[in-house]
Amino acid sequence: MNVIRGALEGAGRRVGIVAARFNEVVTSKLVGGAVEGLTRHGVAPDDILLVWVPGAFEIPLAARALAEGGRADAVICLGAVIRGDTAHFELVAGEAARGIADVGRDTRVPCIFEVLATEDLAQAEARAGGAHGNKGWDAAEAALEMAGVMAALAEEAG
Ligand code: INI
Repeated sequence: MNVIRGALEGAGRRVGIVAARFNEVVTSKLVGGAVEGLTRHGVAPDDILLVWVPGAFEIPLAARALAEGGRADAVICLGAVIRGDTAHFELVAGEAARGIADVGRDTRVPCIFEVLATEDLAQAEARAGGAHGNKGWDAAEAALEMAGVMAALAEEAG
């Protein structure tokens, strides 16, 4: 049996991060967790490109530009959509999820979805360095794993 499994090895990997400014009190912590996760796994700071966008709705557009521009082996998408803040919670969260998924599938550059969708600020903060850990760190590991998977698949295909 042949098995492909992406290693959590960051040396030489270029990673884009697209982060929403909306709810920045949360997303800045997600960014911190992602950067820490990437560098702890060997990604050079110069190989990380952080792009801020206004809100989660704008994440897919910037993620696509990064992915299509060949600047990244993986793109980490970070946002926080909080139900209490808006009547169009579902629209913003849903479009972000769908758009980010489309970018990954269309470009074959892994796009990691870590747009929190929570009922309130406390739930979001719990996932951004609180009781539930830091989802930015998890996103960093998912990005490196998928970058490894896609590189191995490309190599296998010849
Ligand atoms: N953007 C978010 O990232 N989180 C939210 O909770 C949010 N709310 O509540 O509205 C939000 N709205 C802004 C949206 O993402 C766009 O930036 C805006 O609609 C302009 O296109």
